[in-house]
Amino acid sequence: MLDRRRLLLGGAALALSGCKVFDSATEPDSRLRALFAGHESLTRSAQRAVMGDRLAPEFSEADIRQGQRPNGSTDPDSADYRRMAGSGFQDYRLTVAGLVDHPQSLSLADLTLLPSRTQITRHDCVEGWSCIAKWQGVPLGTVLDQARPKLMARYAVFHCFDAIERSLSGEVFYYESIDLIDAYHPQTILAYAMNGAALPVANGAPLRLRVERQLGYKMAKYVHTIELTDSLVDLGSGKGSYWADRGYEWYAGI
Ligand SMILES: Nc1nc2c(c(=O)[nH]1)N[C@H]1C(S)=C(S)[C@@H](COP(=O)(O)O)O[C@H]1N2
Ligand SMILES: [Mo]
Repeated sequence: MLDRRRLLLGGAALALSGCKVFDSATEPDSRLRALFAGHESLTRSAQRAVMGDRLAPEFSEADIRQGQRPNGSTDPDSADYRRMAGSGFQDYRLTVAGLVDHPQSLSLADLTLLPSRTQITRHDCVEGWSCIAKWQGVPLGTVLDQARPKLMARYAVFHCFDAIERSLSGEVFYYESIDLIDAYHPQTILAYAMNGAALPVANGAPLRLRVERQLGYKMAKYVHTIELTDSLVDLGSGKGSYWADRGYEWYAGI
């Protein structure tokens, strides 16, 4: 999996991005990463021990130096998604289901009526670039509270509109998950606006997750369903995320 990244770091992609290279525990030969290697729950408990409930750094408008670089899927091509995008996402519904007492079906209008949070944060992609952008959305905890998670719920799983992979055996739609501690973190929001405008299709319209203390691949774009579960074994190959199933860490702490 690191090959994908080495390839990009070596190529022109980075030079074109306009986004800054960062140096952190995500670098393959970082000593911190080596320390954490082996068992990934160690990464999670180590970060929690160091970070506690701390907030990720927030920035000022002056720190926004370029647009958010679109990465991964940037233009979902399913007929359903295309139709929705064509009518300004008026028919969009966010489903909240699984281990909840009150399943929800929320339109964008419903979501924008809830109290919102705005934050200027740095997005770090595992490929080695970062971008600072302003995100506005509804705290995920607010939406989950409306759905009333059952006591045994442990994870929020995000199901997305984009087929990230196609093969003879079928399509794989992007999926991610976080635990309920991160789901209720104050900076964890379902964003519908970016840099003062409606979220562009390239960055996950109409709704994408921001979970600011983790790497970019955790921030599921094009979310249509949030499913609360007590286990991740039945999702994909069982590691809880499209990229975790392909060798990256599930808890991608920065
Ligand atoms: N649905 C979906 N979400 C996704 C991806 C994707 O391909 N599909 N790519 C991830 C990766 S690797 C990154 S770095 C960010 C990119 O977000 P951006 O396009 O707004 O920069 O989205 C993440 N979320
Ligand atoms: Mo990424």
